[in-house]
Amino acid sequence: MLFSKLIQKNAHERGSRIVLALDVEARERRLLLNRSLKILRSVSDYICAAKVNRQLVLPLGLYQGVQTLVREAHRLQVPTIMDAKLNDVGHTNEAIARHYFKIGFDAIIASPFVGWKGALEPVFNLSRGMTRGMLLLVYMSHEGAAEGYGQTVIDPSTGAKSYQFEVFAKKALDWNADGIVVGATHPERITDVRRIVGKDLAIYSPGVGAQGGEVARALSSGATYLIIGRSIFAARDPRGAARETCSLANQISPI
Ligand code: OMP
Repeated sequence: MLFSKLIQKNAHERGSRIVLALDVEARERRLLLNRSLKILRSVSDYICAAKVNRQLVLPLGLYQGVQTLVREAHRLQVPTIMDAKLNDVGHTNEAIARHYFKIGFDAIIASPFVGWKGALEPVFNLSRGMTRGMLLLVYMSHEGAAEGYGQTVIDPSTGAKSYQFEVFAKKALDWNADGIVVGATHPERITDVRRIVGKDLAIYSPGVGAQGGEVARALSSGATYLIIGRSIFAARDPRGAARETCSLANQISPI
């Protein structure tokens, strides 16, 4: 099943738009794996997917480390996203993505700054061949995001001016991405991007809670899914925090 359909189905079945960012930290490897597994199990009823970042891949290792987490997520019927933010030349991107897909990741995040030819084209081809998803960064959640994603750019063939994120949103459609990432801390950018991509492309929005973004503003601006880490996994009661966020999201935008 296409990743976009897989996550949509799961979101409907669980009644949740939350993608858990599993950026857990711990002093040593065994503790880190156990803590990550515990959180994943405790919140799995209230999330539609789990996202892993290099905070886990580096200390745990991929094979036998993160792979254990991905298997557990699948046992719990939670799709998994690797936050690789791929940003290199094609053969390197492809080799990296192949490792992540090999251990079972259902989708991967890439940066569109590197472009298509000789950079992201091979990864999109790989993901299509393996029926995995490609998510593209369109406007990040941090303060300095405007320095790159908010630049004014000039189309070399027409001379027309636009913002970098507008170009990326259009590329996501041209490249047939399965979703795009736009920060919840910039709700006005979510609105802009939603206008460009139409209603069908999923917008994944990180930055709710710990970074200052708000569930209600992100969803009412057009976000489809909320990527949430610290305000769930670092809460005293992660399951309770996930349940509350989930029900708040459903009040704003029922799924
Ligand atoms: P919290 O701030 O703890 O909720 O975590 C947010 C998660 O989303 C982290 O895993 C970040 O790496 C990720 N993220 C952003 O915070 N901002 C972005 O613009 C993009 C991402 C991402 O690609 O997931």
